[in-house]
Amino acid sequence: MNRPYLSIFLLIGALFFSCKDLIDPPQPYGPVPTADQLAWQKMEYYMFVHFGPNTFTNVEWGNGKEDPRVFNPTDLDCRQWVATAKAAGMKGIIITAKHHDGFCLWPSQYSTHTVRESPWKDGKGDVLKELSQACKEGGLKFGVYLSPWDQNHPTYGTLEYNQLFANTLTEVLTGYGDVFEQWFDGANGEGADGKKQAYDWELFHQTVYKNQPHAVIFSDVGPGCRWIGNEQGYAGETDWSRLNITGFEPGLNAPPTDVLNNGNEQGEAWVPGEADVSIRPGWFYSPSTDDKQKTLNQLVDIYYASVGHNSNLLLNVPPDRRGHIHPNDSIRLIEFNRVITESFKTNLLRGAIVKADSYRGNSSRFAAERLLDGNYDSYWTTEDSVLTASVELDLKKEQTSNRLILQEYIPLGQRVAQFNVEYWDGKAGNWKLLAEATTIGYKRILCFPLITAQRFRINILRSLACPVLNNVELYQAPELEIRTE
Ligand code: FUL
Repeated sequence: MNRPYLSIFLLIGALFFSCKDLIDPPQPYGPVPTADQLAWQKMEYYMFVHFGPNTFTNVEWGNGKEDPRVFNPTDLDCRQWVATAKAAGMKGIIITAKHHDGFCLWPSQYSTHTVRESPWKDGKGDVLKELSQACKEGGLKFGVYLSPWDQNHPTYGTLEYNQLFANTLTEVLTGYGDVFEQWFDGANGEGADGKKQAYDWELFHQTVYKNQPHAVIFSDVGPGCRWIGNEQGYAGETDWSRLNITGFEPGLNAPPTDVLNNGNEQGEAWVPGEADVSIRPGWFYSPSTDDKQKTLNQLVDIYYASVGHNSNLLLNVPPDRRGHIHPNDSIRLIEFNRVITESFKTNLLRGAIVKADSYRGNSSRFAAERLLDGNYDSYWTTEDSVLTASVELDLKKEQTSNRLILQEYIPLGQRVAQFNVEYWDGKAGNWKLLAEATTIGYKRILCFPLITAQRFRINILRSLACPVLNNVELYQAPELEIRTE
């Protein structure tokens, strides 16, 4: 080729390749997570700790009249809680800094019902200080539960109380380092003199954001994340991370339970679910529940119904009267973590061949290979007009499996409303249905009976905008008696 022709040829080639790279990614669909909500969602699973006077009195709800001297752990060891949480695979701990009895686990200047009034460490102790330090040392995130309902404080039920509660929040949120989640209980009962309080949620939220701008605020309606509508740890089979929040409030004015469980397909705000549940029958410790832990199967089932259904799992483990996590609880947690770790040890899709029936602009940036590259920020997607599509996976040889993980790239919103998975039946010479489900979201784990097959097909059957998926994994988990899709 002579020189002028060669230059023109190279120029056309360069233009062609640069045009290919110019193919735009899809626009976000609907509301999307903030960077803090995304980091929170990636935590997936963390510990709830209910601790306070109720730990010593065998009640779930103290009435604020209990003698603060009942609070007296004989050997409080927050490092043991952190070590247990880590051994359980958890990424953080949220503690009941103040429950409905109003008792403060730190020496609050705004209350006379606190650790300071207890005999523990001669009134010089501070549980929040010990736990926040232990979390920091152990690399776990620290979060706080504060109940606006306060049956002890004399100002509860008066105009003064909202500001008092905001001051109490400020004290906690400025005294113990970073707080990843602020947990607001919507319960709104009567105070010491029988009066109820109209909560100033606007003030409470502003107080959190002013002092902990990165905290995710939990309540029945977010704004950071939402209660999943039950205390059994079960997110809906359909779980949208979007929610309509206008006109709703935590507590009595919350959206209906099924909406909390499923989210709203066209919800106005990004408010992903968090499923809270206790390892024991109650939230607080009682010797009567020392042998009443959830079974291993129940915990694994809860994991698939929460993390596996696009929701985070907040598992409560109540420390005992020494201030230790009881061995029966920690043994169960470690067994549970062993099963989960074992279940997701070897991804059978490593090295698989993957093809999509369509991908955006025929650009390798959006091709099906992006599903297997292990990079969170790369994804397979289609043209805007393509709302149904299939991805075929070839393992190169027959393998036995029973779990499939799918993830949507939620920084661009949640889109998929219905999909199914098929496997190729070589003997019959056709595709057979393996599992079907509705939403995917940040993470969907499909559980199905053991199947030996070489080829699988994921069919996106309904999507609100072009599908955007960034990950798929296939495993053989130990067989337990859990529900399958
Ligand atoms: C509820 C409370 O009333 C329970 O005592 C517990 O703290 C649970 C997590 O939230 O609303």
